[in-house]
Formats: sequence, structure tokens, C-alpha cells
Amino acid sequence: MRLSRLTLDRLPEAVKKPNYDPAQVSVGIVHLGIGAFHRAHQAVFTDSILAEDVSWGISGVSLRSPDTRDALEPQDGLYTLKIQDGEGEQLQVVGSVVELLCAPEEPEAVLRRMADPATRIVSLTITEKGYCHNPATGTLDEAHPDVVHDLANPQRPRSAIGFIVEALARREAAGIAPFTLLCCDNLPSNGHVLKRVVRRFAELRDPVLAALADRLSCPSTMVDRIVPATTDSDREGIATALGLEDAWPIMTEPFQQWVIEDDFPRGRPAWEKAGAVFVDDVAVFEMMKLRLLNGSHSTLAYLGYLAGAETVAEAMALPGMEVLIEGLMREEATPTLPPLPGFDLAAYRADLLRRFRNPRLRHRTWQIAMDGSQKLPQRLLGTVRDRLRAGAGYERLALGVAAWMRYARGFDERGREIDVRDPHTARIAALVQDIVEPEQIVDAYLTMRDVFDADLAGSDPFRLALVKALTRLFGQGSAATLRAYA
Ligand code: CS2
Repeated sequence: MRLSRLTLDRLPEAVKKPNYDPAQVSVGIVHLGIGAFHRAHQAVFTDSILAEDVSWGISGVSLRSPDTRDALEPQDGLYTLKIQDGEGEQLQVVGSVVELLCAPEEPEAVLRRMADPATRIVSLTITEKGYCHNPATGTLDEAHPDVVHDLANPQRPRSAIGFIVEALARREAAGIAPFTLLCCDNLPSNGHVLKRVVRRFAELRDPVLAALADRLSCPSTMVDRIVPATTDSDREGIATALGLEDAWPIMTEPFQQWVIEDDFPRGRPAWEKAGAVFVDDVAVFEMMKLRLLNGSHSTLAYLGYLAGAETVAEAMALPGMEVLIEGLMREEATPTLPPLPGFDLAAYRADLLRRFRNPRLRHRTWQIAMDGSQKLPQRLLGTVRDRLRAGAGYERLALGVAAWMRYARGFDERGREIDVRDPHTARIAALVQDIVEPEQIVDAYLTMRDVFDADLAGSDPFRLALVKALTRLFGQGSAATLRAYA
């Protein structure tokens, strides 16, 4: 038997259930990119407030595969969240996702939902590459195949940006005020990045639409919760615990954080009642999270993978790793952050180390290693740039970047092929796969101007630091390089 509205009352006592009737919930939010992260984060905050206002249900849209819709539709959108760490676990069934759509199969239904007057917020978790932007500059990549496609076929878009602009055009034509656009991806000033790419795309479509985009509210947010991909063994465990099948449960940690700029002209859920924090300016929080959490995560992922660690917890246990990550955060990244009055950064860092050690989450280094070309600029390279300007050291950051260079080249330390997932896998392979000299490898990577801006690419000290780190990685391997920090 399957989890659904009909079987909700069969759930064991200990499982937390919706404290409202999911059948009464109507759509107020369209979410683009209904992956695991959204379902462990924004959907859970929303679930907590639906008892007070059932008009904020979520229509979850996949921009690529039908998998999530196919898994959740037979379950009326219900799914299980398993929250776990070394101290225990809690199961919760979430009911805030009340509709599932697969954009490539039903683009018209998606556009209709986005243009519906009841839709007041369109939120996004489409990952870094979903913004079709140049990661080094944050501007629209006008040559991106999806951008080219959507400009040629504005009524049948493929990208999130294409959907947003077409939906806004339809609302405008029908005299319906625009929705608030809520970016929930790990990008610096994510609301600004989103607005910039939407505005530029709108301008390329029609100058009248650009004026519309200018008036959009795009609050920035900082989102945080660690959510490893679900495995078949997770599914089996959930089926046993529930006594019901759930085709796509979500695994996560107890920690959750959401900092949001309060700019919602068409209203918003009272997410603060679920623990979200509303502030005037999110930029500092976002920078702190990107540089401390995500910068460490990527470093752990590349060095860990190369040293044979399958998960983040295993990578943390490698001799030297924790010292390296702690030093990267405290000595190299923290001094680059603007002041955060009243915020205890030392406690934040200690908490991150504890979260990375979570023995119950099997967060694969390979998962975090994905899309490095899109992630490195805001996670590690911006920090390096600030350190360079300050005349300060960045040896650990450079080691993280060099580990990406070794990883993305496509072979592990035993010469076996790595399944590198990145929009630029082929381009990187063409650049560096035939070269073996660390110096030449570094130079080839530094030609990627969408990753390394002219400042970084032209810096001799940075180049030398990369060559030194990459030489160590090729000469001794990742585990021995790490051990030197122990
Ligand atoms: C991770 C993030 O996959 C990755 O690149 O660094 O998804 C990370 O787990 C989240 O940002 C935590 O909030």
C-alpha cells in the first residue's frame, strides 16, 4: 500500500503528520525545480503554516524529468522527510506540495498556473546552472542554448527564465499583478542575479517586457539544509518504518536555516512562525554561508573523492581533513566577511564541522562535486580574490581549487575514469585531458574566463599557488597531501 491522503490515518503514531487537511489546500506558490532540496526546506517551512492559511499550497514543477511527478502524483504529493543525526531520528509526512507538473510534457499547464491570479510567489531551486548565466560575472549567457531556444520560441520555453518572462507577459496582458520571484539557490545576492538575467532576457524579447521586469520584487534569500540524494535503501527503510510505500522520501539533518528579505508586495506565508528570519539585506548571510559552508563542502568533496572517501563524513575522518577545513574557514574565509553584528561566527563554524561529521547522512562527495565550474566562483574564488587584494594567504583555498582541477580532468588517482557531471565536462576534457604537467594544466584551466575572471587568471601568485597544490596532488596524492595538515 502506498502513502496517500487515503492512507494518512494508517501512519504510526510517532510519525508527524500534516496538522491541516491537505485536501483543503490550494495553490499560492509555483515552485520551479521540485527536487530534494526544496522538499526538505521551503516545502517544510510552508507545511508548518498551512494550518493557519491553506491558500499557500505549492505547485511543484520539474523543468526536466518527469520522475518527481511520477513518484508523487499517486501519493497526492505527500512524502516522508527523515530527519537524522547521531542523536536520533524523526519522521514527518509533508503535505504542502499539492500539485506536480513536468514542464517539458505540459508547458501550457505550467504557464497557466504561473499566470493564475492565485499564484503570488514563484520560487526557484534550479541549481546554479539553471540561471543560464556566466558564473564569473553573474550576467545572462546570451549564447546559452536554452536562452537561444526560448527567445526563438517564447510561448514554448525550456528554461526557468523563459517560463518566468512568458508568465509575466501573460499576467500583464490579463491585468494581473506580477508574482514575487523568490530565488532559493546558492548564489551570492541570488535575488539580484535572478532579476538581472530575467531583465536581460525580457529586454532581448521585447523592451516593454524589460520595463515590467524592472518592477519585479526579487528578494534575496539564504537557504541552508544538507540533503543527500535518496537511495533505494532509504526507500526500503522508510517503507518498513511507515508500513506504507513512499516512492520518494527525503533524507535530511535537523539543522535548517532560511534568511529572507521581506519584499513580497503580493503577500507571503508567515514563514517566520516556522523559524525563517526576515532581514533587510541578506547579502552578508549568503556570503557567510557560501564561503564557509559551501566552500568547505566543495573542498571536502574534491579532496575526499580523490582520497577514496565516498561520503562527507568519511572525508571528514581522513587524517588532516578537519584541520584543513577548520583552518580554511577560520583563517582564510572568515576575514573576508563583512561584519555580522551579534552573530557568533565561531559557533557557526563549530556547528558546520559537527554537521559535516553527521554519521547518519550518507552525503556523497560525488554529489557535491557536480557542477564545479558553476560553483567554484562564489564558493572559493571570490574568497581567493579578496585574500589576494588584502595581501593575505589562501593556501587551503588554492588546494580546494587544485583538487577540482584534478577531479574534473576526469581520472582518479588510480587512473580510473570519474563520472564528472558538469555542463562543461567535454570542454574541460578537451582543455586538459591530454596534458600531464601541473603547470600546463593550471594554465589551460585559467583560460576559462567564465570561471576565472581576468583578475584571477592574470595573477601570478594565484597561478603559482595552484601549480604548487596541483603538483602535490599529482605527486603524493590527496590523502598524503591532507596528512601534512594533521
Ligand atoms: C552542497 C549543497 O551539493 C552541494 O554543492 O554544497 O547542496 C549544500 O549541501 C547545501 O547548500 C546546504 O545548505
